Amino acid sequence: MKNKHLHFATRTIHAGYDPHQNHGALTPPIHTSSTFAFNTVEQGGDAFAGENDHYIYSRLGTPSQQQLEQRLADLEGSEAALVTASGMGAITSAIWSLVQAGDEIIADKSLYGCTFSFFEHGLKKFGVTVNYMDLSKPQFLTEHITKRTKLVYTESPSNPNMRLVDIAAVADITRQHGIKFMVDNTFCTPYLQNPISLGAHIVVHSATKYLGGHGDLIAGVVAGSAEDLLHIRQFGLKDMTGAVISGHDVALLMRGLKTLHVRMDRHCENAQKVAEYLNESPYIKQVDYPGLNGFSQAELAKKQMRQPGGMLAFELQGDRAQAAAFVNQLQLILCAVSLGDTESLIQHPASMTHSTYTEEELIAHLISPTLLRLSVGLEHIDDIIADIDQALESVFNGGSGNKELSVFA
Ligand code: 7XF
Repeated sequence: MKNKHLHFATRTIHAGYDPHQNHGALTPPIHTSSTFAFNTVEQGGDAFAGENDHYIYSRLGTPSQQQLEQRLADLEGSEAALVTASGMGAITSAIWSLVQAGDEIIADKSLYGCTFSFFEHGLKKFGVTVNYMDLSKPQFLTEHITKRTKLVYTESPSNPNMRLVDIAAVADITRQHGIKFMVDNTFCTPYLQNPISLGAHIVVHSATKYLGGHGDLIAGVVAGSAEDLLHIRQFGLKDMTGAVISGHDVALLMRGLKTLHVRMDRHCENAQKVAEYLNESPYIKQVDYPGLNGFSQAELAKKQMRQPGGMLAFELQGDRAQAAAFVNQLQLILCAVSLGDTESLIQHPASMTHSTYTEEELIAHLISPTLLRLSVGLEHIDDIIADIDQALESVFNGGSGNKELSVFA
């Protein structure tokens, strides 16, 4: 099926899977087989040599995995895609394939905690140096590039503080220098942003988040050129990480994707309202949300994101103890890591997702120790705001809170 003329909403439901090739089944079959039988030794040998497309062993792919990968490549606008057992499986499989001892990576200052930990405590042990810079100022990138630089890496928006990087500007510079540029597109999903169409070489995702959408799976995605993806699959995934997704998670992810556009529209709508509410509150010091007019990178957000997303970061007036008291007082919004689920989830990065950073590293990497991160869910907006309101009143005015907002009350 050629999909170029079809809208995103249609492709997220149909791309990569033809029911008529599968007994008319609308839902793709789940392939759980670990191995695939050959008719002859010669056929098996040719499969291993890459001279036919017979399935071999599920660490190298299955029919259902391939359908999902075609759908994801279609949505990201890439030649190829690879699904993995986790977002970290995607990031590590891709990066192990692209670098070797002596190479350098330039990464943006703010990164998800385990990505930072992989760079600091993983790659560095094997002789790969990671240098951090503020990639929101791409005009300074060139001066950080050396002849050893192999890769530039960023999230946009970044986890947890919602800083954006001008993807097209960084892509231009990396192309001039023959360096790969990898973007973690988890917060946006391909519905809101397509880094490859902006010039990036490789996109990674934690599919655990919005792509799956229901908090019931762990998975990751790598998207990029067919050549890069073949290398990442056959070397990074097959030999280095073995981070292979299970057939059951392929099916859950395929199901989640079918409603991605509908969920994202509502996540964005709800997040915009929550951000505006927080922005008006006397108890809030700062709100970082790309949809606010006062957002420091509002113009860039409009340039590269179709909508501002479902994630926001904010700081209360007050100290870390008050921030914790606020979270503890929430009734409906759950205190949990992860994001992009139907439930609204709030967490304190310095204690949780970014606890891999020391106190000094948090400051150096622009992550305030009092920052809270909210993944705005799909509950009714009035209930979400009422919950925030009662928790703020309780912390700042000694209110008794509103237990009626708890579904367990
Ligand atoms: O291996 P995972 O599927 O959990 O994905 C890793 C990952 C990669 N990139 C970004 C931007 C991520 O946010 C994540 C996972 N982040 C969760 C969070 O920030 O809440 C993990 C919970 S500790």
